[in-house]
Amino acid sequence: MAVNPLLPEANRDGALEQDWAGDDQQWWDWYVSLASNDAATPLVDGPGLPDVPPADDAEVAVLLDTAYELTPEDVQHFREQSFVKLPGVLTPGVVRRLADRLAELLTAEHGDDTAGRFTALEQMWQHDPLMREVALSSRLGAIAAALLDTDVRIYHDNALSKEPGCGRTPWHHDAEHFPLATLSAVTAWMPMSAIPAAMGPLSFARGADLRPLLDGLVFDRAGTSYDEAVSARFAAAGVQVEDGPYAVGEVSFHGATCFHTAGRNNTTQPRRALATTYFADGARVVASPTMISGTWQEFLPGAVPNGPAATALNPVVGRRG
Ligand SMILES: O=C(O)CCC(=O)C(=O)O
Repeated sequence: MAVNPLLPEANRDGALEQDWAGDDQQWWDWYVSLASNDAATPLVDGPGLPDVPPADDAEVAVLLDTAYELTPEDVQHFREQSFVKLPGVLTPGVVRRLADRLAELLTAEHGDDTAGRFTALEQMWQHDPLMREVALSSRLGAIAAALLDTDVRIYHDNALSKEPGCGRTPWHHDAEHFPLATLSAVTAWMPMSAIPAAMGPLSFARGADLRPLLDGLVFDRAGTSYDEAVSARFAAAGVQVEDGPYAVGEVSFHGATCFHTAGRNNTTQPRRALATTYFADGARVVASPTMISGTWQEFLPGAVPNGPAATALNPVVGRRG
């Protein structure tokens, strides 16, 4: 088997049903190496951050606690296509405030020498008051609950920074990542600026559940063959892909069966998003979590295989209306 130097030595052999032996950032460094990429082209300017004053504490608190007007069409879109993109979930001022704070947190953790990498942060809500407001937001939690039609708990928060020149995110669906014995899970992906095509917007295969198209495909922990095979099978089946840009304040929600990818960041600006994952109250941990689940014990501390997924770090943050 070919060796991927980004894969911790302890994870190079054996079944996928083993603990990830590295930390969360090592996981992301390895994970983006599993994407197939065309030759790089020169970087172009990014859109910049929203050119507005950052929202103050009161504006952030009010917005994140105000209900979003989700329409029946939005819910139907999510059920039929496994994702939905919603305009105006965040205001430009709130995006600017979050983007400024995220830049500070990322620099504090990863420094400035990050060109070409995918830098990440997890569980920010445990130590940063602003990120805690996002993670516990009733506005976002209620959207997740309405889309899944159930009360939802938080699994984790995430910062996803695709630095200038970083390549694609491999095709995947989150059910293969979450160690949760449910398909009732959804991730809110919240861009920290407009995201034009050149920056690599999150892109979604249209369809409620395309997993049958991938029957027999084996996850490739060392190389790009899984990513390439998913692309090829989708192309052969005529699967449509939504890969449009994001406007400032637009937020997407993708379900656990939604296949998604993201393009290379071909701009000089980091492509940054906050992502919060929610799952159905009552769900349990799977019998055999895998290394693809990364550092899941940090998100469900003390939870055990087959046991309930409801630790102190998984409060209910959205109630079915
Ligand atoms: O930000 C990305 O490129 C990938 C994010 C992703 O896969 C997710 O949030 O589920």
